[in-house]
Amino acid sequence: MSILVLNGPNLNLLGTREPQIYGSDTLPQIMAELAQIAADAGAKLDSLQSNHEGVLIDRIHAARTDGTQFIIINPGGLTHTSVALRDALAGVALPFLEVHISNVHKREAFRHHSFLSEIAAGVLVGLGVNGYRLALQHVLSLLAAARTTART
Ligand code: CA2
Repeated sequence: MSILVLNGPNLNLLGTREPQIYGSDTLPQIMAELAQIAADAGAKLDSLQSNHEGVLIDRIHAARTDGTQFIIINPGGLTHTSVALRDALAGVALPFLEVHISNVHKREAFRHHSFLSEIAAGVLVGLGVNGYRLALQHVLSLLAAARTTART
């Protein structure tokens, strides 16, 4: 079971500013916790944060052939702007969950639209950093169920 977690622009600032919106956990702390949860479940979790759209797109392309079965992505501000990120996710045809720490629907109108949600398997919004844990639990249970089905 192989899962890729992607974080987009500015999410490297988690835990350093705006704790009232994004909480006080840092991204390395959150990703280390997710990797441990995945390892405990017998899965491999790889993660990448980038402030560069093209780096995220290249990693999505690589996921097509590196054994990745599921992507969890918080695209940051690219959520609301990036047709290219959507095209990359659609192009590799891997299932993905979209995570937003804050409730984007309670915020500025420009955050209400996501270019990704329409093609996502699901969207977790406004659950704080717990959204990452819940997304991972969901993916782990889906992959475990698929593995059981494949064996029977
Ligand atoms: O709520 C989310 O997770 C967002 O994807 C975060 C993005 C924002 O553009 C989206 O509308 C919603 C922004 C990430 C910036 O993260 C920061 C974290 C701490 C301090 C400053 C920025």
